[in-house]
Amino acid sequence: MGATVSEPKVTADAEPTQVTDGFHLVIDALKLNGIDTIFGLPGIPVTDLTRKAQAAGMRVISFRHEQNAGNAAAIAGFMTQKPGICLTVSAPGFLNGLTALANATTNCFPMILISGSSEREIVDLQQGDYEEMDQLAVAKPLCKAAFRVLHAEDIGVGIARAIRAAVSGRPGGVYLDLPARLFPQSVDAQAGRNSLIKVVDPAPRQIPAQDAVQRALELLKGAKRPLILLGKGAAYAQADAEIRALIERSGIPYLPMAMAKGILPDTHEQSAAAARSFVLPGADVVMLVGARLNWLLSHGKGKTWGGKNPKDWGGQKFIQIDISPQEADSNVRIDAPLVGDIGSCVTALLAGIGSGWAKPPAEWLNAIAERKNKNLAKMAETLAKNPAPMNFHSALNVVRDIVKANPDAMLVNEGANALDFTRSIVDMYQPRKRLDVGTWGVMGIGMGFAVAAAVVSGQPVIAIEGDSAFGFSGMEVETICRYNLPVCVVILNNNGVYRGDEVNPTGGPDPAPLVFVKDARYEMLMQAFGGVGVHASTPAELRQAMEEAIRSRKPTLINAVIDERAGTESGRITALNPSAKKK
Ligand code: FYN
Ligand code: ADP
Repeated sequence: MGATVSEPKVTADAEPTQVTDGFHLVIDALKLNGIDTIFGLPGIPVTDLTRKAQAAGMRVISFRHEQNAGNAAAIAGFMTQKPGICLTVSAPGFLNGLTALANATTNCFPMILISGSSEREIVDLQQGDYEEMDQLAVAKPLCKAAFRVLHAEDIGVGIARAIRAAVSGRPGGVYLDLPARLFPQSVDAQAGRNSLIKVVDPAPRQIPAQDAVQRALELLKGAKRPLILLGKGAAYAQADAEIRALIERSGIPYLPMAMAKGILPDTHEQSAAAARSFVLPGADVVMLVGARLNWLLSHGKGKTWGGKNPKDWGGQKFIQIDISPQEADSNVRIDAPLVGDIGSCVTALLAGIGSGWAKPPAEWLNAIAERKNKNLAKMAETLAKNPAPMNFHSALNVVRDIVKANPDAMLVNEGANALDFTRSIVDMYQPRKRLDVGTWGVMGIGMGFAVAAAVVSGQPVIAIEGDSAFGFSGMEVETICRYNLPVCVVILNNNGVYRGDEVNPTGGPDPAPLVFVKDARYEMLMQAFGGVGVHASTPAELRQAMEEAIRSRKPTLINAVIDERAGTESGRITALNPSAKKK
């Protein structure tokens, strides 16, 4: 690996020696570890770092707000199993990136937030430096690990530790604090090169114990109504063929969590997605594969699982495959924890299943099929309608067709109703194509994810956005245009948060808190930066615009105007609002 070096220095005896510096060592350490992209926002003290990184052949994607750069880094980590890098300035820039770092950690996405920081001695004595903040202390509780490098000779170790911490075991976010003074420090080039570390096997396989595999197999074998639940950990693991083989050879129905859609095509006959509320309470043995029993799964208990009261156990036995040994029993008893990486665990299960495994009882499979087909028929009926004005269903019916015709395309999705309807209407056909709000249900991931999805995959990106959700990262349409990315943003615009027809009950001049400017022309935002903006108020217009966007690969924003009365409060999670009536 040839290290980048700064200009040779002339020493007292006029012998030129090759020196390098902190800037170059950071770049060389990243490149040495196969990291070729930085998502960030330049400014003091990292401006030169972005220039030098680009000059050294790295892809530097500059954003308009650090949170979006951070979200881009996080999802790049999910897509590639390499830590996504987000680079920010000190205090406020760091804090803007920190939300994304915390979100990445919550979602088990590997990323490294690298922030420049101010002078240590001034910060530590609180003497009032430019952008003064003890960033390391602030970051620590919000990420998996946090490190600071003070000497250029330690950059190699700092980056190696950050990479290992981000991707080994349960992946997560890592903070790396690089004070301004580190960057210009000179080091002999050879010594600098020697200080770098190419991390060997940063995410080692974790082989499950054989008795744990046996325990899981026995539980599965005895099941009358087994179910496999695939989570985004299963998507992250890139064990697609093994997971598919396990499902098909065992004949067990499966339910994908939102970002696990597409590990097997959603049209797979064993998918029980359209019978969710039937299979969860109905199953007797549930095998979780890279999915946590958190709020998205009603904590494994209560009515969703057939319990009589909100906290009652539904009677299921659980097998849980997870790389984190602490995950089991977090909400309900796990009868068969299987600790290891998903590829190794599933391979071990496959060996145990062999070829003579009995399929689950026909009674269970038929009951699921009946429920599923009823829901699919109901959905087909709803999708066939063409109401005026357009609604979520008629607009998403178009998106469903476009994704089916372009299964390589990436799909980014955020909002409340825009999220929930897209999840159940738009089938996915390939793994890791659906990127969404994740564990926190966070708004604001949209354009950051879309940029990274395009940069990392090179495929067209379709971003289905609620009009409210889009607002959190909308300025990045400039970034999309600047890098000429094949991103097609579709805003399902109903004039407000959840819906747009609320009024101020006092009759006063202020609008209701949840409504936006009516008939806003979001498409003009894209036009302002040279992209294509389209106003679509019918499914036919939407279809034409999306087809053209995919064909041309031009940055496109489609303002898909839907009925402002369409939408319920918080979509399908209305019940989480303390005072809202259940609808
Ligand atoms: C699913 N369904 C389908 C299909 N897929 N019907 C027909 N065809 C297809 N392809 C059915 C499924 O069986 C359910 O019906 C229903 O559609 C909804 O399915 P979903 O979305 O899988 O299930 P549900 O109950 O919404 O799942 C719970 C959840 C989910 C918590 C996992 O809501 C979720 O991921 N929410 C994230 C919300 C969020 O983060 N929001 C952002 C913040 S909003 P039944 O079986 O009849 O129930 C801030 O305000
Ligand atoms: P979902 O929201 O889709 O249900 P979660 O984010 O709750 O998924 O769960 C993902 C789980 O997957 C986490 O508990 C994490 O520890 C686990 N995980 C991530 N990567 C791997 C891997 N390679 N092998 C095993 N488990 C993994």
